[in-house]
Amino acid sequence: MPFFLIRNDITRMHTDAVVNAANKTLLGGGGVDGAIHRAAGPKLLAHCLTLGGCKTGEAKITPGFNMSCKYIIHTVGPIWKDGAHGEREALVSCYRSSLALALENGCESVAFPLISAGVYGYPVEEAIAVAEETIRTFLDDHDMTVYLVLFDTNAVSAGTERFREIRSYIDDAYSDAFAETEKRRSQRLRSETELDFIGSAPMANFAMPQMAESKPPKKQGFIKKIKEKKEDLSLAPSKPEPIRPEPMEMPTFCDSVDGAMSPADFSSLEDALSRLDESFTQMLLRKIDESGMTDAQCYKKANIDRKLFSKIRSDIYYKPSKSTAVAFGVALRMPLDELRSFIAKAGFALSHASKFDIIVEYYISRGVYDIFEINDTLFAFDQMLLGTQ
Ligand code: AR6
Repeated sequence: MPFFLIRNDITRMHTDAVVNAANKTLLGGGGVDGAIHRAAGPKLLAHCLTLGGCKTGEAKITPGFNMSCKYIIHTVGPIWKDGAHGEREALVSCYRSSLALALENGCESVAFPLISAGVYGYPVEEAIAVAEETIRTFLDDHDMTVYLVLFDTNAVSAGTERFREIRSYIDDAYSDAFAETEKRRSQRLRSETELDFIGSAPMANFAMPQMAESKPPKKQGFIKKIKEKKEDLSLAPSKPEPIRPEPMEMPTFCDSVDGAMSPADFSSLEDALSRLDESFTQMLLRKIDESGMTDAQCYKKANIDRKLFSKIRSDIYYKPSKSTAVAFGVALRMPLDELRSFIAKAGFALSHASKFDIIVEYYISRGVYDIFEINDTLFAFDQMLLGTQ
């Protein structure tokens, strides 16, 4: 079920449970621990005094007190030595025991900090990898939304070596989009110039026949005007226009599965409305059937929660968000063209004017359909993530 990376202060998370990176005494400290104790208030410490501490890799639960979560789950991460002293196993165990406690207490959502990656010195990138892997394995079998809250680390950020290739792909796509916009802009200006020329003389004749009779327009004047315009085009400092998204690819009648219908085939609006194309929901359900996946396998792969999937399933005209629509397309391993027509049914398009779209395109065109890998990149580039938000 859904898993998201998020940048936030964990004390601001509105999840059922918030996990604390505590120490063995459970009596507070610095980092996340200090922030959570401050936010929860003194009753938390009083409660913790009754718990008798906690071993490394284990977890204990308390109420949330003044925090907006129902529970705080305290876990004790390993202190990093060199990686050869069972650090990884202990860290995996922290995530597992915390998730098990969340499950036992009926939590539907949990927020984790990056356990051990602060004072305890676990290398940040490895700590993220352990967290992601352990949480994802758990979510394969459980319905829960889990957030990994990255507060002050730049480990997952666009500037790192890991994202070098995609950075240059985005740059190329942007410059292509910019060149295309510029081309269209100069074509537009050119045709406006031509229209001025073609349009002015007859207009003068029609609108003001007396003037046309007495003073025929001077050809030279027009030529000068064109020349000026041409000079405008070449000499004007080329002020870059903001890149605008491509016109939306809306579903057309011809997209229908069973053959081409054109608006002319319908006798009336009522007739047309009675023969709407396959909707987003209908196509989604058909594609799930064709893929051989169960509904649950599909929505889990799509990082979508069960409740949202039921809503979509029960409403053939459901309009999903773009992140939901694309997530299903990715889960169903749709090639780019098919994904475009699929999301168009929900009113969306992919363009080179948006980083989100370019990143999705980058992965799909390489046959990479791992939503979590795509989401890591989207997160690094500060884009919305795929799945239920
Ligand atoms: N929200 C989210 N993440 C945070 C926050 C916050 N408010 N504050 C820090 N982080 P740490 P540890 C990040 O040191 O390594 C305490 O003194 C931080 O950037 O809190 O498990 C305990 O009492 C880092 O990425 O926990 C223990 O003695 C991550 O949370 C000891 O520190 C964990 O950093 C535990 O050390």
